[in-house]
Amino acid sequence: MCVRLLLAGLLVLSACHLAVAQEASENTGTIQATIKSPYARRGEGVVFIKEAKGEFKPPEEHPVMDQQKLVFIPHVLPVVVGSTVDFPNNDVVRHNVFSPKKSAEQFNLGTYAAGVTKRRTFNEIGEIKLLCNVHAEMSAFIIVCQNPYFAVTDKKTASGTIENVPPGDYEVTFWHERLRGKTAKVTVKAGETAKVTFSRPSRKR
Ligand SMILES: [Cu+2]
Repeated sequence: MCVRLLLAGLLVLSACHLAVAQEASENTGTIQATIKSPYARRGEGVVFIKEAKGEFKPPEEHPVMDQQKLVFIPHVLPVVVGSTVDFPNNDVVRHNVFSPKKSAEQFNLGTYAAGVTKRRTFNEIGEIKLLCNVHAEMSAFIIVCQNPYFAVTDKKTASGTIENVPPGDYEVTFWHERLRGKTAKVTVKAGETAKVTFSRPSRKR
C-alpha cells in the first residue's frame, strides 16, 4: 500500500515537472543567429542579446574552463555576469592563467600544478582573453554577458540558437575572435523562431 502511494506520488511529481518544462517552451521563443562570413567558420563565436530586462542570477553550477594537453577547453565560453568560473588543471604539466590588458578584467591565477582547480568570479561585462605564460600557444576567451540569452556558434554553420527567450523586442549582437560585432533588431514571439543574419561583418585588425 505504502509503496503504491509512493509510486503514485512520484508519477504526479514527474507529470508536474513535464508540465513546467512544456510551459517554458510555449511561453518563450527562440533566436537563431548566423554570422555570414567565411572567417566565422574558423572558430566558435557567441551570439547574444545585448541587454534584457531583469536581474539574472549566475548559475550555481560553475561554468568550466578546462586545461588539457596544452589547450584551454572550450576555446570560447560565454557566461552571465557574476558567474564564478572554475579553471581546473587537468593536464600533466603546470599552467598559468592570466588575462592581458584590454580584457574587461585583468587577473592572474598564477602558475599551478596538475590536479589543482582555481576559480574566479567575473563581474564586468565584456571580453576576457585568457593566456598561459608557460605556453605561448594557449589562448581562449570568456565572454561575460548581461543576461543568460547567449549561444556558441557552430563552426560548420557559423550559427547559434538562443533558447527560452521571453517574448519581446531585442538587440542581438555577436562576438567573434576574428570579426567585429554587428547588431540587429529582433522581435521574439512565443513558440516561434526568429532568424537573424549578420551580413559581411568586417575583420578585426
Ligand atoms: Cu599552459
